[in-house]
Amino acid sequence: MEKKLGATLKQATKAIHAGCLERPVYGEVSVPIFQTSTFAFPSAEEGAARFSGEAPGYIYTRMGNPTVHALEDSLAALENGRAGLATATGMAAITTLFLSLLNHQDHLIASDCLYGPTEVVIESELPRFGIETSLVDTSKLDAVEQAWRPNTRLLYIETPTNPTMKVTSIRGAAAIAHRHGALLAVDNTFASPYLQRPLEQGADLVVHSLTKYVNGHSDVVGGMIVVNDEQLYRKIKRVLTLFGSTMDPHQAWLIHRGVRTLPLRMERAQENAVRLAEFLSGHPKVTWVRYPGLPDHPQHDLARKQMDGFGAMLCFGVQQGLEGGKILLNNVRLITLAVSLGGVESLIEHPASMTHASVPPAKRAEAGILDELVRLSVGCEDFADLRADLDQALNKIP
Ligand code: LCS
Repeated sequence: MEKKLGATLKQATKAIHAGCLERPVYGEVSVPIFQTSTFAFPSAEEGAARFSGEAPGYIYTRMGNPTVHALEDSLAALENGRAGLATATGMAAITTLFLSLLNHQDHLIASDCLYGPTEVVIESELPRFGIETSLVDTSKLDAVEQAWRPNTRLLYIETPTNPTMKVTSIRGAAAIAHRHGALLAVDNTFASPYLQRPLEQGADLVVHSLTKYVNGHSDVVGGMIVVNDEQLYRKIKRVLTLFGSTMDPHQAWLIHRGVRTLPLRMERAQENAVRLAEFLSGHPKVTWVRYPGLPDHPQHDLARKQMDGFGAMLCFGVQQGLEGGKILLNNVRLITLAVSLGGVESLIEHPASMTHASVPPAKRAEAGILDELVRLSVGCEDFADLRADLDQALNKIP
């Protein structure tokens, strides 16, 4: 649980250098893929000592693997936390976090706008275990305070939210949670640790879908939890290992390869996103644009304070609502019609019928996920090509 890389190093340096083997085998520069399910013990005594925790060393890949460990160290360094716990997917990180921290009759408060399946877990699955849940607009801290109950143990936020791009004050949310002796967890997928580090702003836990910006190439799924506190780490490690939603070494190696270019990709995608948000705002077929970098975003000033940049996700409405949106999605040529986000290629989708279709329509409406809302994950292509593609597809709307 020691921080392995100085907290003073900048993010671009950490992305490239954090997360190495404790003992390189041949002086290799890239961390090797330890594609092994189990690790031989030099003696019966050593095997017993590893199991009892008296001796360090690997035992079995579900319990720990050097390649996976290197990625955990890398994310911990980028989030400026003490330790990472890699999971099979982003959803595995989220469900492991809930299963580790919530007991029967505990209460959870979460943002009312979340990635669809996260919301379904909170609304439909956690109650099966006797866990009480409330979804509130966490961008309004008063609403969080009002929803608080004596048995509230965890406040869970996404900021910016998927897909509405609402921003919640991490410091404000942490202050409320801590005043009540509870924990704050932040899904940092949309910003990535390059642009936002919730642990530095008071959060107790960070979760990620590494599938997105951290990996960045739309070719692997994965998740991560990052914490600062040793007790929390042990609690989650136990549940993760027992329930078994751990990461595979090959998956870890691929994601670690992506991490190294996270700052470069994020800079480029963000630059495109700022320019596209401005272009879309002035387009006659576009009715509104939500991007934290635009001065008309309701939490623009907050985003400026708590993020190092506004990211590369945006959403917008088009003339003729849902019908106009379908015309746009069916006519883009360069931009890919697909869910997921955070890859080098730009992706466009319709949340109400795709990523958030599992959320009941009334809940979607409450959360501001309008039928007309189109979500764009801006990639690293040339800006002029992206603009031209959107322009020709938007102009097909009569
Ligand atoms: N958290 C956020 C904010 C997400 O956007 C996603 C996936 C997850 C967690 C879950 O991660 P996974 O298990 O997929 O690695 N978001 C997706 C999306 O918006 N489109 O497709 C997946």
